[in-house]
Amino acid sequence: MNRRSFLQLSAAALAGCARSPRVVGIPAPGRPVPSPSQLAWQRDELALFLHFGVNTFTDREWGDGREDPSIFSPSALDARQWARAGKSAGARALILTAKHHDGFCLWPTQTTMHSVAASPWRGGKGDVVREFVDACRAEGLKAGLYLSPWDRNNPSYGDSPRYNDLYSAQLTELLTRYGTISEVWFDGANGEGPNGKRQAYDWPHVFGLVRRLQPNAVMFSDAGPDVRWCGNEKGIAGDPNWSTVNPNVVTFPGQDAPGITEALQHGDRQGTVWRPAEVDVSIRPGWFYHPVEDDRVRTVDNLQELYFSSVGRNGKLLLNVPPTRTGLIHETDVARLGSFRAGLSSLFENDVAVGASRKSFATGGRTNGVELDLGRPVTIALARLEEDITRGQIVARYALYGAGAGDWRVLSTGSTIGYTKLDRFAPMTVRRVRLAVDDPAGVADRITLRLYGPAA
Ligand code: FUL
Repeated sequence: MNRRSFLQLSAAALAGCARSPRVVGIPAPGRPVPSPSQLAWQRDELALFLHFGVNTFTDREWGDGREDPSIFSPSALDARQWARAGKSAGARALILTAKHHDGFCLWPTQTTMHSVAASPWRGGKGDVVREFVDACRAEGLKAGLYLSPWDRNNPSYGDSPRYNDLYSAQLTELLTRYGTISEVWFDGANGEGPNGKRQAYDWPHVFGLVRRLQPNAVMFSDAGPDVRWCGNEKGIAGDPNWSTVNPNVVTFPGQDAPGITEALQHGDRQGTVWRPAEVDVSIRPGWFYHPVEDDRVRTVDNLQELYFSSVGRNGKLLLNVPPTRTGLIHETDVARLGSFRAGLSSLFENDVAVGASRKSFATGGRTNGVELDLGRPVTIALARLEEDITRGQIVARYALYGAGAGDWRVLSTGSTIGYTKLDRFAPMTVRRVRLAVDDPAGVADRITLRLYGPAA
């Protein structure tokens, strides 16, 4: 169906709404729904990503694994400062790179000498993962860990069974020593080993291990199994963005083939598995801290745009804020995070739809909807639509209308809604608002509609 025919259909629905307020169906049985962990993950909306390690000290993005551990010497590391910064941004979780591609481990692992134990930091007795997890707990945040599959330091990399054992041992340490871990992040960057040898990962084993050791953790990767990469690192979820996928399209992290990016971006309306999109993006050009980028930190407006293009498109935002060589998040980034949240809070402070009277309508065709009467003229410029995803994701096309003294006018049209869809439009003074959904199943009844005025 093209946009024109949809609008015609919506108009027909609106014409018929006064005489037939009824629900026309229920969602098909067997529709995928989120697990409790996936639901909690999505409702958190924002997590902070912390890229920290030897690259912080070499000023590189990808270490080659030959870094001397003695370069790791943050002078004033304070994980509580990271957690407080995350909290000020409204993040509910933090995810730390326990090991990046360079293979340097931020915890004193038994699996390799290439770790903080070989560094001068805290006299070789330090454990960044411990301090990170403790700080998250102290600030009431969830803690997640990134463990790079690609390891450019370990000699066993590329010797597949040996490295798989080592990787499992590292995961086991991380998932048994530090209490509850809310998310485990598997990067899709997994390049060549020494002499061009490629590592054949045992993903089923890895996923099974995490499930066994931390049953409530969500696992992120291109191939989930719980949450999927959104397909880019620009902070932009797909439109449409289905939280359901066909699990046979992207089957392992780092898979590269025609159609993969689109599958990650958009999900699949007919998908049989619930695997919502996580949108990872950095507050700076790089993932790791580089002094030269101190004046290239994203602006508050830009961060707000990221929120709209991620959370506002049924995604979860994972915003990277890399600690500096002192082991603290830079003051510019800290200030931006606080202002970002303050801006969002003021934008969403006053939901003018609260207390509105609500009635549903349907035609005999494919459209159903809800109408709100706000009881007074109000100027609106922003709508937040929310499907009840505990019952799955259904909406594929919708239109929002407003009426003040005169005729109905289109405020916005869209495709998927899911957990949240944010629509901005030219300010209009309305008394009534209608949401028309192109679906036979009476789903509009279960959509929460929040309305806000223009930014102050
Ligand atoms: C990529 C990595 O190669 C980058 O260094 C970074 O960790 C990013 C989140 O994922 O694949």
